[in-house]
Amino acid sequence: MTFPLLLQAGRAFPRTLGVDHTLVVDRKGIIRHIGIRRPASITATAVRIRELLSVPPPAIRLSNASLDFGEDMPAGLSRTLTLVVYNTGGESLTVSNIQSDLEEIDIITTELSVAAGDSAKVAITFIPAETGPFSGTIEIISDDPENRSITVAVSGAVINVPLNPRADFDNDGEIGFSDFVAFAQAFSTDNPIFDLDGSGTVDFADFLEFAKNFGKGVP
Ligand SMILES: [Ca+2]
Ligand SMILES: [Ca+2]
Repeated sequence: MTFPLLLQAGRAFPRTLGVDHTLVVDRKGIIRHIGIRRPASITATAVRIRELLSVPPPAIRLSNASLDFGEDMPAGLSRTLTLVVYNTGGESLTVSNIQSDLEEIDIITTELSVAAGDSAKVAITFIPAETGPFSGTIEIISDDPENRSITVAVSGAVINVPLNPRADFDNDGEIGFSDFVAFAQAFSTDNPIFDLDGSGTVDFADFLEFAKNFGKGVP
């Protein structure tokens, strides 16, 4: 039995069925009622159909119409934003795909189910491939009958992190492997030359600062 047929049945249930049993199936194809061919049962079937028809379909709402990754994304470092998918409908919402036209966008969860009145978080990660501004969209495909496809605008810009010339510890004009070896030997000490953030210890934060500058030449 198809949904349009059920809609018809909801308006005027046929009194002269040619079969012995009547099935009521919801929008997702699940059998919700089995009736027999007796007037009382047919009335009960009609009541069940009207109940099912009164449940609103799934309705998708999003926390953001757009996702702004910021104008200061450091090259080489990814950034993750959260998109919340709400279901304001009466039946459970099925998201069958979440995709982007940007290759740098990574979405781990691309299929999800959201109960009526509930919500689910989706992590959207941008992994920079080159510097400069970027824009694109994320498309969410669901079974909301009025919004099978919703798009979210994505924008931001990737910048080159300013060079820290102090990371060229051996002053050979390049922040390279020899500097890394020197840094590694000074790790965990209080040597101020290698304590790039001035915290008093040569630690992991200094390594991150060093890593951002690795491979760059010093003017
Ligand atoms: Ca060097
Ligand atoms: Ca430090």
